[in-house]
Amino acid sequence: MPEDDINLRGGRIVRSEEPLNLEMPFETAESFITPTNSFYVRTHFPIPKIDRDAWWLHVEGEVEKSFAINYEELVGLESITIPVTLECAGNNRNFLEPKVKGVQWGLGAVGTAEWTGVPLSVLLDRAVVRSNACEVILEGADHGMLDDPKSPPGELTFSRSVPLEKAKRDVLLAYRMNGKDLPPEHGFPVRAIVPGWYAMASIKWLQRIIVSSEPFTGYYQTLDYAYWKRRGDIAELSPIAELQVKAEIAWPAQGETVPANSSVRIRGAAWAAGNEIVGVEVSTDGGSTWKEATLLGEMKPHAWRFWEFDWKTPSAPGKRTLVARATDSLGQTQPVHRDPDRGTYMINHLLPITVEVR
Ligand SMILES: Nc1nc2c(c(=O)[nH]1)N[C@H]1C(S)=C(S)[C@@H](COP(=O)(O)O)O[C@H]1N2
Ligand SMILES: [Mo]
Repeated sequence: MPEDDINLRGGRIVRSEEPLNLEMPFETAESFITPTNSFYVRTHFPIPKIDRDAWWLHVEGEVEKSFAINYEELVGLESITIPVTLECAGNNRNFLEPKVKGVQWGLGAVGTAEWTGVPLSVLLDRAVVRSNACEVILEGADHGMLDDPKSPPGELTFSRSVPLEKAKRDVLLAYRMNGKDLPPEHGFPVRAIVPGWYAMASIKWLQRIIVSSEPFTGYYQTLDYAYWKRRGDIAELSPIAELQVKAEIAWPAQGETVPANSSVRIRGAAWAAGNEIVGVEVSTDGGSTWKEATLLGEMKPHAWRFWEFDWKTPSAPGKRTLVARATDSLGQTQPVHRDPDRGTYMINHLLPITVEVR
Protein backbone atom coordinates (compact mmCIF):
# COMPACT_ATOMS: atom_id res chain seq x y z
CA MET A 1 0.00 0.00 0.00
CA PRO A 2 1.53 3.38 -0.94
CA GLU A 3 2.47 5.41 2.14
CA ASP A 4 0.39 8.45 1.15
CA ASP A 5 -2.80 6.35 0.96
CA ILE A 6 -2.41 5.57 4.60
CA ASN A 7 -3.67 7.92 7.22
CA LEU A 8 -1.59 6.94 10.20
CA ARG A 9 -2.74 7.23 13.79
CA GLY A 10 -0.03 6.33 16.25
CA GLY A 11 1.59 4.26 13.53
CA ARG A 12 -1.68 2.44 12.83
CA ILE A 13 -3.66 2.50 9.60
CA VAL A 14 -7.02 4.24 10.06
CA ARG A 15 -9.59 1.97 8.39
CA SER A 16 -12.44 4.15 9.68
CA GLU A 17 -12.84 7.00 12.16
CA GLU A 18 -16.46 6.42 13.23
CA PRO A 19 -16.61 3.76 14.38
CA LEU A 20 -12.89 3.71 15.14
CA ASN A 21 -11.06 0.91 13.32
CA LEU A 22 -7.25 0.89 13.40
CA GLU A 23 -4.91 -1.68 11.91
CA MET A 24 -1.34 -2.51 12.84
CA PRO A 25 0.95 -2.41 9.77
CA PHE A 26 1.89 -6.09 9.93
CA GLU A 27 5.51 -5.46 8.91
CA THR A 28 5.92 -3.87 12.37
CA ALA A 29 5.07 -7.18 14.09
CA GLU A 30 8.51 -7.84 15.47
CA SER A 31 7.96 -8.75 19.10
CA PHE A 32 5.94 -11.57 20.62
CA ILE A 33 3.98 -9.01 22.65
CA THR A 34 2.38 -6.29 20.53
CA PRO A 35 2.82 -2.87 22.15
CA THR A 36 -0.59 -1.52 23.21
CA ASN A 37 -0.31 1.58 21.03
CA SER A 38 0.28 -0.62 17.95
CA PHE A 39 -2.51 -3.11 18.70
CA TYR A 40 -5.40 -3.09 16.22
CA VAL A 41 -8.70 -1.58 17.32
CA ARG A 42 -12.11 -2.83 16.19
CA THR A 43 -15.29 -1.07 17.29
CA HIS A 44 -18.88 -1.14 16.01
CA PHE A 45 -20.29 1.78 18.01
CA PRO A 46 -18.91 4.89 19.70
CA ILE A 47 -16.49 4.05 22.52
CA PRO A 48 -18.53 4.30 25.75
CA LYS A 49 -17.25 6.64 28.44
CA ILE A 50 -17.27 4.60 31.62
CA ASP A 51 -16.53 5.88 35.12
CA ARG A 52 -14.96 2.85 36.75
CA ASP A 53 -16.02 3.97 40.22
CA ALA A 54 -19.65 3.84 39.07
CA TRP A 55 -19.22 0.64 37.01
CA TRP A 56 -20.93 -2.63 37.95
CA LEU A 57 -20.73 -6.00 36.30
CA HIS A 58 -23.99 -7.96 36.65
CA VAL A 59 -24.12 -11.76 36.73
CA GLU A 60 -27.62 -13.12 36.19
CA GLY A 61 -29.82 -15.62 34.31
CA GLU A 62 -29.74 -19.34 35.12
CA VAL A 63 -27.96 -18.93 38.44
CA GLU A 64 -29.00 -19.46 42.06
CA LYS A 65 -27.57 -16.13 43.26
CA SER A 66 -27.51 -13.18 40.85
CA PHE A 67 -25.14 -10.47 41.96
CA ALA A 68 -23.19 -7.46 40.77
CA ILE A 69 -19.53 -6.75 41.38
CA ASN A 70 -17.76 -3.40 41.19
CA TYR A 71 -14.29 -2.59 39.89
CA GLU A 72 -12.62 -2.36 43.26
CA GLU A 73 -13.87 -5.77 44.34
CA LEU A 74 -13.00 -7.40 41.01
CA VAL A 75 -9.38 -6.20 41.01
CA GLY A 76 -9.11 -7.36 44.63
CA LEU A 77 -9.71 -10.98 43.56
CA GLU A 78 -6.84 -13.27 42.70
CA SER A 79 -5.70 -12.53 39.15
CA ILE A 80 -3.80 -14.34 36.44
CA THR A 81 -1.78 -12.94 33.52
CA ILE A 82 -1.66 -14.76 30.18
CA PRO A 83 -0.54 -13.89 26.64
CA VAL A 84 -3.40 -14.31 24.19
CA THR A 85 -3.52 -13.55 20.47
CA LEU A 86 -6.63 -11.73 19.28
CA GLU A 87 -7.52 -11.87 15.61
CA CYS A 88 -10.51 -10.18 14.02
CA ALA A 89 -12.67 -12.64 12.07
CA GLY A 90 -12.43 -10.23 9.11
CA ASN A 91 -8.64 -10.02 9.13
CA ASN A 92 -7.20 -10.25 5.54
CA ARG A 93 -10.52 -9.19 4.00
CA ASN A 94 -8.79 -6.95 1.46
CA PHE A 95 -7.26 -10.09 -0.09
CA LEU A 96 -10.73 -11.27 -1.20
CA GLU A 97 -11.56 -11.06 -4.89
CA PRO A 98 -14.00 -9.71 -5.91
CA LYS A 99 -14.01 -6.98 -3.26
CA VAL A 100 -16.59 -7.41 -0.51
CA LYS A 101 -18.22 -5.04 1.97
CA GLY A 102 -16.76 -4.59 5.43
CA VAL A 103 -13.62 -3.09 6.96
CA GLN A 104 -10.81 -3.65 4.43
CA TRP A 105 -8.31 -5.23 6.82
CA GLY A 106 -4.94 -6.22 5.40
CA LEU A 107 -2.69 -8.44 7.52
CA GLY A 108 -2.78 -6.45 10.76
CA ALA A 109 -6.13 -7.04 12.49
CA VAL A 110 -4.25 -9.36 14.83
CA GLY A 111 -2.00 -8.92 17.85
CA THR A 112 -0.85 -10.52 21.07
CA ALA A 113 -1.06 -8.89 24.48
CA GLU A 114 -0.49 -9.96 28.02
CA TRP A 115 -3.91 -9.84 29.69
CA THR A 116 -4.40 -9.64 33.45
CA GLY A 117 -7.72 -10.40 35.06
CA VAL A 118 -9.99 -12.78 36.93
CA PRO A 119 -11.12 -16.11 35.45
CA LEU A 120 -14.84 -15.97 34.61
CA SER A 121 -15.23 -19.28 36.47
CA VAL A 122 -14.67 -17.44 39.77
CA LEU A 123 -17.79 -15.30 39.21
CA LEU A 124 -19.79 -18.23 37.83
CA ASP A 125 -18.97 -20.26 40.94
CA ARG A 126 -20.05 -17.41 43.16
CA ALA A 127 -23.36 -17.17 41.28
CA VAL A 128 -23.90 -20.97 41.37
CA VAL A 129 -24.83 -21.95 37.83
CA ARG A 130 -28.00 -24.06 37.50
CA SER A 131 -27.68 -27.52 35.96
CA ASN A 132 -29.81 -26.61 32.92
CA ALA A 133 -27.37 -23.85 31.80
CA CYS A 134 -25.48 -24.33 28.54
CA GLU A 135 -24.12 -20.92 27.52
CA VAL A 136 -22.84 -17.65 28.92
CA ILE A 137 -23.82 -14.43 27.15
CA LEU A 138 -21.42 -11.51 27.46
CA GLU A 139 -22.80 -8.01 26.91
CA GLY A 140 -20.88 -4.81 26.23
CA ALA A 141 -21.94 -1.32 27.27
CA ASP A 142 -21.52 0.14 23.76
CA HIS A 143 -24.66 0.52 21.69
CA GLY A 144 -26.17 2.12 18.63
CA MET A 145 -28.38 1.68 15.59
CA LEU A 146 -27.38 -0.10 12.40
CA ASP A 147 -28.62 0.55 8.90
CA ASP A 148 -28.73 -3.16 8.14
CA PRO A 149 -32.41 -3.93 7.37
CA LYS A 150 -31.94 -7.28 9.11
CA SER A 151 -30.85 -5.70 12.40
CA PRO A 152 -33.39 -5.28 15.19
CA PRO A 153 -35.20 -1.92 15.11
CA GLY A 154 -33.79 0.65 17.52
CA GLU A 155 -30.66 0.36 19.60
CA LEU A 156 -28.64 -2.76 20.13
CA THR A 157 -25.63 -3.63 22.27
CA PHE A 158 -22.66 -5.73 21.22
CA SER A 159 -23.13 -9.18 22.72
CA ARG A 160 -21.93 -12.70 22.09
CA SER A 161 -22.07 -16.05 23.86
CA VAL A 162 -19.64 -18.84 24.68
CA PRO A 163 -20.52 -22.42 25.66
CA LEU A 164 -20.57 -22.90 29.45
CA GLU A 165 -17.67 -25.39 29.36
CA LYS A 166 -15.42 -22.97 27.49
CA ALA A 167 -16.56 -20.06 29.68
CA LYS A 168 -15.51 -21.98 32.81
CA ARG A 169 -12.25 -23.27 31.39
CA ASP A 170 -10.75 -20.42 29.39
CA VAL A 171 -12.49 -17.05 29.62
CA LEU A 172 -10.72 -14.22 31.43
CA LEU A 173 -12.25 -10.95 32.66
CA ALA A 174 -9.32 -8.68 31.90
CA TYR A 175 -8.67 -5.23 33.36
CA ARG A 176 -5.03 -4.88 32.35
CA MET A 177 -3.37 -5.08 28.95
CA ASN A 178 0.43 -5.35 28.86
CA GLY A 179 0.63 -4.39 32.52
CA LYS A 180 -1.45 -1.20 32.38
CA ASP A 181 -5.14 -0.36 32.81
CA LEU A 182 -7.09 -1.20 29.66
CA PRO A 183 -7.23 1.86 27.38
CA PRO A 184 -10.77 3.09 26.52
CA GLU A 185 -10.58 1.70 22.95
CA HIS A 186 -9.68 -1.79 24.19
CA GLY A 187 -12.58 -2.06 26.62
CA PHE A 188 -11.95 -0.01 29.79
CA PRO A 189 -12.55 -0.88 32.56
CA VAL A 190 -13.08 -4.62 31.96
CA ARG A 191 -13.29 -6.85 28.88
CA ALA A 192 -13.61 -10.54 28.25
CA ILE A 193 -10.76 -12.47 26.65
CA VAL A 194 -11.89 -15.68 24.93
CA PRO A 195 -8.63 -17.50 24.08
CA GLY A 196 -8.55 -19.49 20.84
CA TRP A 197 -11.61 -17.83 19.34
CA TYR A 198 -11.89 -15.04 16.82
CA ALA A 199 -11.92 -11.79 18.74
CA MET A 200 -15.57 -10.82 18.23
CA ALA A 201 -16.19 -13.04 21.28
CA SER A 202 -13.81 -11.03 23.47
CA ILE A 203 -16.44 -8.51 24.55
CA LYS A 204 -15.12 -5.09 25.54
CA TRP A 205 -16.73 -2.67 28.05
CA LEU A 206 -18.32 -5.67 29.72
CA GLN A 207 -21.45 -4.82 31.73
CA ARG A 208 -23.48 -8.01 32.00
CA ILE A 209 -22.98 -11.77 32.09
CA ILE A 210 -26.15 -13.76 31.47
CA VAL A 211 -26.12 -17.51 32.02
CA SER A 212 -28.55 -19.12 29.61
CA SER A 213 -30.26 -22.48 29.17
CA GLU A 214 -30.57 -22.08 25.40
CA PRO A 215 -28.26 -21.11 22.56
CA PHE A 216 -28.02 -17.34 22.18
CA THR A 217 -29.30 -16.01 18.84
CA GLY A 218 -28.42 -12.29 19.04
CA TYR A 219 -27.58 -10.21 15.98
CA TYR A 220 -23.80 -10.58 16.28
CA GLN A 221 -24.17 -14.30 16.95
CA THR A 222 -26.37 -15.28 14.02
CA LEU A 223 -26.83 -12.58 11.37
CA ASP A 224 -23.35 -11.12 11.70
CA TYR A 225 -20.18 -13.06 12.63
CA ALA A 226 -21.76 -16.28 11.34
CA TYR A 227 -20.95 -18.56 8.42
CA TRP A 228 -22.80 -21.21 6.40
CA LYS A 229 -22.42 -24.67 7.81
CA ARG A 230 -23.67 -27.58 5.67
CA ARG A 231 -26.14 -30.19 6.87
CA GLY A 232 -26.29 -32.26 3.72
CA ASP A 233 -27.67 -29.88 1.14
CA ILE A 234 -29.15 -27.52 3.74
CA ALA A 235 -27.04 -24.50 4.64
CA GLU A 236 -27.47 -23.21 8.19
CA LEU A 237 -25.97 -20.20 9.92
CA SER A 238 -23.43 -21.10 12.58
CA PRO A 239 -21.70 -18.62 14.91
CA ILE A 240 -18.02 -18.02 14.13
CA ALA A 241 -15.90 -19.44 16.92
CA GLU A 242 -12.43 -21.08 16.77
CA LEU A 243 -9.48 -19.41 15.09
CA GLN A 244 -8.44 -21.14 11.88
CA VAL A 245 -4.78 -22.06 11.47
CA LYS A 246 -2.82 -19.33 9.69
CA ALA A 247 0.65 -18.01 8.90
CA GLU A 248 1.24 -14.44 7.78
CA ILE A 249 4.36 -12.91 6.26
CA ALA A 250 5.44 -9.72 8.03
CA TRP A 251 8.56 -9.10 5.97
CA PRO A 252 9.06 -8.51 3.11
CA ALA A 253 5.80 -6.62 2.79
CA GLN A 254 3.66 -6.54 -0.35
CA GLY A 255 5.39 -4.50 -3.12
CA GLU A 256 8.81 -4.35 -1.42
CA THR A 257 11.98 -4.54 -3.50
CA VAL A 258 14.64 -7.05 -2.42
CA PRO A 259 18.20 -7.41 -3.77
CA ALA A 260 18.90 -10.14 -6.34
CA ASN A 261 21.41 -12.88 -5.63
CA SER A 262 21.52 -12.35 -1.90
CA SER A 263 20.07 -13.62 1.35
CA VAL A 264 16.78 -12.10 2.51
CA ARG A 265 15.18 -13.02 5.80
CA ILE A 266 11.47 -13.73 5.39
CA ARG A 267 9.71 -13.49 8.75
CA GLY A 268 6.22 -13.67 10.15
CA ALA A 269 3.88 -15.21 12.70
CA ALA A 270 1.53 -18.20 12.81
CA TRP A 271 -1.32 -19.16 15.12
CA ALA A 272 -4.16 -21.64 15.60
CA ALA A 273 -7.04 -22.21 18.02
CA GLY A 274 -5.01 -23.23 21.05
CA ASN A 275 -3.35 -26.08 19.17
CA GLU A 276 0.36 -26.00 18.79
CA ILE A 277 1.82 -24.71 15.53
CA VAL A 278 4.04 -27.62 14.49
CA GLY A 279 5.38 -26.18 11.27
CA VAL A 280 5.45 -23.26 8.87
CA GLU A 281 6.47 -23.71 5.26
CA VAL A 282 7.43 -20.97 2.86
CA SER A 283 7.18 -20.86 -0.91
CA THR A 284 9.10 -18.28 -2.94
CA ASP A 285 7.63 -19.40 -6.27
CA GLY A 286 3.91 -18.77 -5.75
CA GLY A 287 3.17 -22.11 -4.10
CA SER A 288 4.89 -24.59 -6.46
CA THR A 289 7.59 -25.68 -4.01
CA TRP A 290 7.78 -25.38 -0.21
CA LYS A 291 10.55 -25.31 2.40
CA GLU A 292 10.39 -25.47 6.20
CA ALA A 293 10.76 -22.21 8.10
CA THR A 294 12.30 -22.06 11.59
CA LEU A 295 9.92 -21.61 14.50
CA LEU A 296 11.24 -19.05 17.00
CA GLY A 297 10.83 -18.76 20.75
CA GLU A 298 8.68 -21.24 22.59
CA MET A 299 5.15 -22.41 22.13
CA LYS A 300 2.54 -20.72 24.33
CA PRO A 301 -1.05 -21.94 24.20
CA HIS A 302 -3.44 -19.42 22.59
CA ALA A 303 -0.64 -17.20 21.36
CA TRP A 304 1.07 -16.76 18.03
CA ARG A 305 4.51 -18.12 17.21
CA PHE A 306 7.09 -16.17 15.23
CA TRP A 307 9.05 -17.86 12.45
CA GLU A 308 11.74 -16.99 9.90
CA PHE A 309 13.20 -18.32 6.69
CA ASP A 310 16.41 -17.34 4.87
CA TRP A 311 15.71 -16.89 1.18
CA LYS A 312 18.53 -17.04 -1.36
CA THR A 313 17.07 -14.66 -3.89
CA PRO A 314 17.42 -15.46 -7.60
CA SER A 315 20.00 -13.67 -9.74
CA ALA A 316 17.40 -12.82 -12.37
CA PRO A 317 15.36 -9.71 -11.60
CA GLY A 318 11.55 -9.82 -11.70
CA LYS A 319 8.41 -10.28 -9.64
CA ARG A 320 8.27 -13.12 -7.12
CA THR A 321 5.31 -14.40 -5.13
CA LEU A 322 5.92 -15.42 -1.52
CA VAL A 323 3.45 -17.61 0.40
CA ALA A 324 3.53 -19.03 3.93
CA ARG A 325 1.54 -21.99 5.21
CA ALA A 326 1.11 -23.17 8.81
CA THR A 327 0.19 -26.60 10.16
CA ASP A 328 -1.09 -27.26 13.68
CA SER A 329 -0.78 -30.27 15.98
CA LEU A 330 -4.12 -31.63 14.76
CA GLY A 331 -2.65 -31.78 11.25
CA GLN A 332 -4.83 -28.93 10.05
CA THR A 333 -3.31 -26.66 7.44
CA GLN A 334 -4.41 -23.76 5.28
CA PRO A 335 -6.61 -24.29 2.24
CA VAL A 336 -5.34 -23.09 -1.14
CA HIS A 337 -8.66 -21.52 -2.05
CA ARG A 338 -11.28 -19.48 -0.29
CA ASP A 339 -14.35 -21.32 1.00
CA PRO A 340 -17.34 -19.19 -0.10
CA ASP A 341 -19.47 -20.59 2.76
CA ARG A 342 -17.44 -18.40 5.08
CA GLY A 343 -18.75 -15.15 3.62
CA THR A 344 -16.45 -12.29 4.49
CA TYR A 345 -14.95 -13.90 7.61
CA MET A 346 -12.52 -16.67 8.71
CA ILE A 347 -10.11 -15.94 5.89
CA ASN A 348 -7.23 -18.41 6.15
CA HIS A 349 -6.57 -19.57 2.62
CA LEU A 350 -3.08 -18.95 1.23
CA LEU A 351 -2.22 -15.25 0.96
CA PRO A 352 0.29 -14.33 -1.76
CA ILE A 353 2.78 -11.50 -1.17
CA THR A 354 4.38 -10.12 -4.32
CA VAL A 355 7.86 -8.63 -4.19
CA GLU A 356 10.25 -7.25 -6.76
CA VAL A 357 13.71 -8.80 -7.04
CA ARG A 358 16.12 -6.24 -8.40
N1 LIG B 1 -18.40 -4.42 23.34
C1 LIG B 1 -17.72 -4.70 22.22
N2 LIG B 1 -16.82 -5.70 22.24
C2 LIG B 1 -16.12 -6.00 21.13
C3 LIG B 1 -16.33 -5.31 19.92
C4 LIG B 1 -17.27 -4.24 19.93
O1 LIG B 1 -17.48 -3.54 18.93
N3 LIG B 1 -17.94 -3.98 21.10
N4 LIG B 1 -15.65 -5.70 18.79
C5 LIG B 1 -15.18 -7.10 18.77
C6 LIG B 1 -14.33 -7.42 17.64
S1 LIG B 1 -15.11 -7.75 16.17
C7 LIG B 1 -12.98 -7.55 17.77
S2 LIG B 1 -12.04 -8.05 16.47
C8 LIG B 1 -12.31 -7.27 19.07
C9 LIG B 1 -11.19 -6.26 18.89
O2 LIG B 1 -10.54 -6.01 20.10
P1 LIG B 1 -9.48 -4.80 20.15
O3 LIG B 1 -10.16 -3.55 19.64
O4 LIG B 1 -9.05 -4.69 21.56
O5 LIG B 1 -8.35 -5.19 19.24
O6 LIG B 1 -13.21 -6.78 20.05
C10 LIG B 1 -14.45 -7.43 20.06
N5 LIG B 1 -15.21 -7.00 21.20
MO1 LIG C 1 -13.52 -8.45 14.72
